[in-house]
Amino acid sequence: MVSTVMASERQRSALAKRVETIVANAPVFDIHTHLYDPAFRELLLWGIDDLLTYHYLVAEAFRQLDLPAEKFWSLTKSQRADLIWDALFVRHSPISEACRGVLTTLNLLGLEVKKRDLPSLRRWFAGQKFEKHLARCLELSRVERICMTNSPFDDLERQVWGKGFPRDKRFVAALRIDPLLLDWPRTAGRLAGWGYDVGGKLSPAVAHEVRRFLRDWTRRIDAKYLMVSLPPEFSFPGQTNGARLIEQAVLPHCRESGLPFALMLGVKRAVNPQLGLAGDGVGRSDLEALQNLCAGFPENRFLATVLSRENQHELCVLARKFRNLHIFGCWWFTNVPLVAEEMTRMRLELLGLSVTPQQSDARVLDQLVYKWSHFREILSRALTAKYSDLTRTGWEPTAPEIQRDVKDLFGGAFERFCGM
Ligand code: RAT
Ligand code: ZN
Repeated sequence: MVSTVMASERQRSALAKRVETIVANAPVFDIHTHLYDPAFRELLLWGIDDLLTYHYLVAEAFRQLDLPAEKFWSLTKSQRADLIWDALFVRHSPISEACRGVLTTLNLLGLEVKKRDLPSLRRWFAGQKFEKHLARCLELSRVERICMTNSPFDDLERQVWGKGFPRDKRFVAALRIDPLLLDWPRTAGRLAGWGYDVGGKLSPAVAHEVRRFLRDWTRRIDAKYLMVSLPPEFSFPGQTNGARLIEQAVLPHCRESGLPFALMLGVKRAVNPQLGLAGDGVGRSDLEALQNLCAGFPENRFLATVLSRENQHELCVLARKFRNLHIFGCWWFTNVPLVAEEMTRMRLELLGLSVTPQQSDARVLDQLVYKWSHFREILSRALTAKYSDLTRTGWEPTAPEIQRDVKDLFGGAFERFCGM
């Protein structure tokens, strides 16, 4: 009896090791980030000051600081980084996920964190050659390909696309269209300024011009999908400009170009505007809108992620009903170990391997290192638990089978869904 228990313990730990090694070494296609092709130069953030001023950390630092928000924003980036370092790493232990992430990154880059010496960390980063550092971060995170978030409404970004540049094959594009769907009156003015005939009320002729705009940008950036983030109260179908534009322009364009439409649901923008990018919040979404889209437009493919923990189970059930829906990522506030582990296990249990359980959402190049290292740990645990349930039935997953499964989870299933 004792020896049977020991034998099965040994088997379980051998399985855990095997899964861990496969997951740790599998290359990833990071399907949603805020990183840029190096041709965008300063838009591609990297280094210690950008790591420390990440908006996830800004939100946490504000809880410890008492200086007024205007004062904080009037400081230089390094001064803000100094304050955040002092508030979150020196005066308190950096145990939040975003703080821990900075330390994981520094540690894996080979830096000594225990000295708590910010000036020497800065000197190390100042001595790095960018191209080499990029290659190092990709190697450490095992990220092979990165999907950017590309907005034609961002003035800096639009200029770079306008001039043209040789594309770096490691970076692919996604067309982000929030202003089009959330602020039509202002966006119509901008489209008109760029030569699209969108004057007057939303009409079939205007929708036709919006489609022309989407087609032009899809081609210009070679977009792999279109995407939007929407507030919890988003509903569809509806008479809002956003709902009508989705139906009359976005979905026809996606059908015509064969691209999926990604919906990121549940963000409440500027709950506290004083915090800038760090001031957004979360709300529970009505997923009936997504259900109506999947059911009403079977010829379209939808990618979806939801920000509220309370929506996660419902989203999995929806994906069971509609094969034109692919769910992805532990997005933003859900990307903390407690929630990410729960979501990942739930998705595996309800959907098997037809999901993309994570995207990094990195805004700073170096964050790839910790975001993927932390998630690989979570995925290894979740997969080991599932495979060991199988072994108890006598079904033993082989190494090539585990590799195949992990490949699917790290971008393979996504690429197939998108027809890439
Ligand atoms: O996670 C983030 O960094 C957020 O600020 C958002 O950018 C979010 O990921 C989004 O794409 O809207
Ligand atoms: Zn994002």
